[in-house]
Amino acid sequence: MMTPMRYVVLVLAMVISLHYILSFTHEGYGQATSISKLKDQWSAGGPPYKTPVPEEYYVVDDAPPTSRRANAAIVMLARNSDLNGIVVSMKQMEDRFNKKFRYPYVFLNEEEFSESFKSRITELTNAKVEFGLIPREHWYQPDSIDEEKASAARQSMVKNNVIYGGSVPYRNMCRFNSGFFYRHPLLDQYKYYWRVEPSVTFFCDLDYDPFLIMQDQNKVYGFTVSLYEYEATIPSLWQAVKEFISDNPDLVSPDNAMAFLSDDGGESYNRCHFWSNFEIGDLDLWRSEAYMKFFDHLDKKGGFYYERWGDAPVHSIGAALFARKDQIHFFNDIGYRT
Ligand SMILES: Nc1nc2c(ncn2[C@@H]2O[C@H](COP(=O)(O)OP(=O)(O)OP(=O)(O)O)[C@@H](O)[C@H]2O)c(=O)[nH]1
Ligand SMILES: [Mg+2]
Repeated sequence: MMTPMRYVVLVLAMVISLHYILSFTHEGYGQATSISKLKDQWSAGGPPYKTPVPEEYYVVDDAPPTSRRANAAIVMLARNSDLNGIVVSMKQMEDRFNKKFRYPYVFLNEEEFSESFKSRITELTNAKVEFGLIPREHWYQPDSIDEEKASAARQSMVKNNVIYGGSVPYRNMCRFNSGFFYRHPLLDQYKYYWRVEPSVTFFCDLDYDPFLIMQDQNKVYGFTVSLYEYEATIPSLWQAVKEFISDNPDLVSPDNAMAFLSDDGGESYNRCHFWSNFEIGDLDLWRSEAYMKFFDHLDKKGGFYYERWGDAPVHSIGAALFARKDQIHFFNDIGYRT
């Protein structure tokens, strides 16, 4: 009679023999199971942002602007009164990054930029700079909003010390950034954008081209910081998101990043969002049918005015639901503060 140990040895011997026979007779099987291949797969574990940026993306000092460039622009929304902060940001961008890469700038405003604003900005860079006027219907509170209800909401937020709770312009800005900036005609020609705000600080030189990383690695949304949204600004946002998901299940990416947004499989929002005052993204994510429908759905709810929905949670939820999770990139090597 065979002991249990003998069975184990026999089965092992059969598996190993079968493995060798298959390795010799089937090339594909041999390649897929070779030790070096398996080792590569194991060592490739861990988050993708920990993989260093390959050498060829770096540009050494004094080299002329690289010939290979992405179809991209640096985008800043600003008021004329933001000039000083914008100058700080432009100097940072040029000094730390863009003097080598010369990506064009697009400035947007709901009022015409003054001549002094334009000339001060233009002299800070050799890159192309364009100034655009935002169409009225992309900026101001729509007529569909019940102003009485909106103003009662603002007053109550002021009473509760909600930051920017009383501001209509701030709400216009959040709605514009959520659903309209990517429709501005000056951005039509571009695929990628880098959003920059006034008075930002970059702690280190950025010697590689992040747009090319986005393009070559098929990323659609890049961030540097994530944090929690104030609950008081978005009480009904998640309910609206859940409605959209249940009405449009086909528009949600099968490999989405819901796990970033929710700790209970989508039942509630954990308030995590990417800090949208730094974004490097693919404009086609926002121009997609899924996101445009999503924005329309949110806009009809009126929460940009009846509450104070920010573009950061709206973009974050959009990116997490409509992109694959591996298309969201953490630029953990960009040290940034505003
Ligand atoms: N044209 C225009 N730009 C605005 C307006 N309000 C804000 N912005 C711009 O929109 C961006 C975000 O506005 P911020 O006031 O910085 O809002 P925030 O980043 O949420 O708030 P902070 O944390 O205080 O910086 C900045 O680039 C501003 O210059 C506005 O009424 N008109
Ligand atoms: Mg800001």
